Amino acid sequence: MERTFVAIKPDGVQRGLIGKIITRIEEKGLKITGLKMLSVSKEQAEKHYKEHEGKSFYNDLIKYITSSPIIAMVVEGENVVKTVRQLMGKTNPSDAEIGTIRGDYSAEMSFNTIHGSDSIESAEREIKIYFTEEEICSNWKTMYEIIKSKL
Ligand code: IDP
Ligand code: MG
Repeated sequence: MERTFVAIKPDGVQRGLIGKIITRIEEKGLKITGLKMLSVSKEQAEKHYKEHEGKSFYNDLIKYITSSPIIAMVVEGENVVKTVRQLMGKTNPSDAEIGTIRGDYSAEMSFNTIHGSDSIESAEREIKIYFTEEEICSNWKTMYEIIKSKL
């Protein structure tokens, strides 16, 4: 099954949005198979955001993501990478549609509340930065999977 890496960023945790964001993922029907709170180390942050190294916002981005804990998740489902990106909305909250997580809960590009991998390859790379395979519980069935298995 396709997997993606999702993080509730420090602003989302600080503002008490953990429950609301997890609810959106669950209500969409996606399967959360890994979940934990952690303080991102500088090494993890630099690996995660390697593609942005050298950009004007890079240093602030590393400071921000390591500033206080995040909620890290592995989420599974059909086309889950794209589905989560749609639930998140555009990177700049002022472009993100109302009804998306960023569109509803964020007001600034630098504090845009949620991360979701942008491709299957990025997802697999990012999952490895934050989770060991033992921490991911793929071997349980969601209601949808149980229904499908009976069709
Ligand atoms: P994404 O999170 O939607 O995939 P990316 O372009 O990969 O967007 O950027 C990673 C993160 O870096 C963004 O979510 C945002 O927090 C931050 N960021 C990107 N561009 C800017 C910018 O122009 N100013 C400030 N922060 C930015
Ligand atoms: Mg990105």
